[in-house]
Amino acid sequence: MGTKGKVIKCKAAIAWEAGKPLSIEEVEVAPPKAHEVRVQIIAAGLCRSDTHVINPKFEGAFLPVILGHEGAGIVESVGPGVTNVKPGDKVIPLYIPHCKKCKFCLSPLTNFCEKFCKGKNPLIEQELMEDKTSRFTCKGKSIYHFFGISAFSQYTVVKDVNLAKIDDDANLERVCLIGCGFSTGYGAAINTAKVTPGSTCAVFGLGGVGLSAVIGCKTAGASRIIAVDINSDKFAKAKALGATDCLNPRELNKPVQDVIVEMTNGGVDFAIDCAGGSEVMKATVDCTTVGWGSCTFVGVNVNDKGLTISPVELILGRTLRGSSFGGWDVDTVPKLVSDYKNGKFNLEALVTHTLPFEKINEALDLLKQGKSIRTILIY
Ligand code: COD
Ligand code: ZN
Repeated sequence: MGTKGKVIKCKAAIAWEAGKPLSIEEVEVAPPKAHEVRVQIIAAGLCRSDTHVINPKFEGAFLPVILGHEGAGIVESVGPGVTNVKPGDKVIPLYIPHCKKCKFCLSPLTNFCEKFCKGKNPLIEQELMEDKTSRFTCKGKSIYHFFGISAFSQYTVVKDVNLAKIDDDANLERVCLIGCGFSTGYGAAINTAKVTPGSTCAVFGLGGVGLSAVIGCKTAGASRIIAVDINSDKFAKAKALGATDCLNPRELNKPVQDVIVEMTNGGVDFAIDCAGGSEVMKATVDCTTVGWGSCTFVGVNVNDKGLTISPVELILGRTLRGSSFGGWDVDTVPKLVSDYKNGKFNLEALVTHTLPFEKINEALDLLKQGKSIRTILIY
């Protein structure tokens, strides 16, 4: 008497409206259709990007929605045509799919897939399943999926192309962070910036993503890692993970980029923006050295206009790159999970709180108040 082929009733956190707390409700999760998989979520992290979508200033949100894009779970059942996973497999759902057929998937230059981002808003195409319907119903209303994942539900339905199958002995309460925060920051340093041994680096924003970028810079052998945040409470952890210097722009009497340029004899080799917003973007560019300064952008602020840049800053030899999910995909994430098991990097350091899933609003408050790096929600 399994659940295969039947509607599952379970708890999910629903964002009915922007600016309101999430509401824990009973939802109905329909069985997976062709090339879909129903996953029981075991643990999930809360990333700042989840909060962007329910910010009243955010344009382009699909509501009501079940958020969450940093989870790990176990396959409950699969729809017709699914060959990459089977019931009982441990999986991490990824918000960047990998169809293995499109021009992006076939290129080594990107981790994108045409199913991820057809328009300007990467949320489009992933708010519903391929047949343009949702598998979630609550109080008779259809509820949108989020980023193709919707981890804030005890059960969710995900396309097969969004699933990374991971080791059977993976610790889901930690490797859920590989679903976004860790991979995004670590990969921005390792895969996008390609930080080199002996180099100097600056990382802006020391949340789960920025601290993971610090881990990436350290792993790559950087000799100096300057960590920047407007919240000095983040510095102890940044230092423990490899930052050599910490700067709070609000405690300096000149722009942080000027201080970094002075500290590094003309600017760092690599700068990574893990905070977002035009001010941080400008500091990211201005703190790098002329000649070869490499700038990697990860953060987006709601309604931010971005950067205005003079051609001279580029002609002087700087390069600017953006990074999504650190360049990883469903084929490379399983290796990250094994690397974690083999002690290559530390996910414990990112976990500041653990809460039962029902207390998700407490987790949101902790993140907004700058008190948490990652809260792990246990389902
Ligand atoms: N200067 C320096 N630090 C700052 C500044 C500033 N002006 N403003 C904020 N910060 C610090 C905050 O104090 C905080 O410590 C840190 O930046 C941000 O950390 P968190 O914990 O709030 O956020 P993360 O690490 O979970 O996420 C950061 C992102 C930059 C990835 C996120 O906010 C974002 O921009 N997401 C949009 C991009 C996106 O959607 N990516 C895909 C999924 S993540
Ligand atoms: Zn995220």
